[in-house]
Amino acid sequence: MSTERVLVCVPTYDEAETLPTLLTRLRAAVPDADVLVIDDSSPDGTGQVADAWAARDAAVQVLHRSAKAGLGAAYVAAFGWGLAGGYDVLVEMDADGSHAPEELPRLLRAVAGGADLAIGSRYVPGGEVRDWPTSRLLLSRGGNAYTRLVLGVPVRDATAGYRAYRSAILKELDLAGISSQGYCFQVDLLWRAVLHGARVVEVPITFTERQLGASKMSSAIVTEALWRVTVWGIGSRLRGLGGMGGHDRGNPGTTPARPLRATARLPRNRRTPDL
Ligand SMILES: Nc1nc2c(ncn2[C@@H]2O[C@H](COP(=O)(O)OP(=O)(O)O)[C@@H](O)[C@H]2O)c(=O)[nH]1
Ligand SMILES: [Mg+2]
Repeated sequence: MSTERVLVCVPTYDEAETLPTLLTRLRAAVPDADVLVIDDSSPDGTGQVADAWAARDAAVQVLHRSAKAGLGAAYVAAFGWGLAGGYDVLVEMDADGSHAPEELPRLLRAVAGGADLAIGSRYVPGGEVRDWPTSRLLLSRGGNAYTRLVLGVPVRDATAGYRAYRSAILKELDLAGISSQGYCFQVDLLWRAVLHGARVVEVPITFTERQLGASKMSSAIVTEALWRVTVWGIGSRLRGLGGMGGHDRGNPGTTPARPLRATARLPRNRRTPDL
């Protein structure tokens, strides 16, 4: 196993029921990784659950935020914390068990193997979604199709929330300039990374809908993603930087530092026996 320092960032809002199981699985699956829970003052006491865990496990720490400010803001704060702490790899993972910690070693191996960003992908061969209603699956597939069409991002699962970033690429991406609040934060960061020539690898994962607690997905989150992606696409068109449907270079505030690279996909059979 590598000696790189890994920080797994887990944003929480009302996840008191799901967090203990997630932390148990995570600490078993990647015992050398540290964990940062980013809690937005959850009314259900998730912050206290996380604090109690952190009190008896030095690998787990908690970032308390004063109010619910969305997934994007939580991750921007977490990444700032992790970069300041000198971590080599920063991971995004939901608290509800949808992202199996047991699959994280494969994402980390992709980064160790040269990827700047490894995406746990539901929509490459070998990837899978379990227990989602058709309406939610259609929303996700539709959002990805629209993103590919408008931005030309060469990734099958651009909205995925299970990712491992090499810290060096995050430092290039002007995190402070990100205003995406909801789940379109994932598209925002991916596009910034692609524009900077990041090497993106999609690793097939099995996404399983939560068994406990409630989703925070809302129409406001969908609306924000739609308008932001549309604005970014129009912006790139107006700049004449490749146009929609191709590889764009027009993300606001970013300039490509390196030529775009093709993404790669790891076959599922790269799974190792310990998984
Ligand atoms: N800190 C923080 N976490 C959030 C916020 N919104 C969602 N989350 C967390 O983000 C993760 C994904 O959210 P979830 O409700 O499972 O969305 P879904 O899987 O898309 O239905 C979960 O761990 C949530 O607790 C937020 O505003 N602040
Ligand atoms: Mg979820």
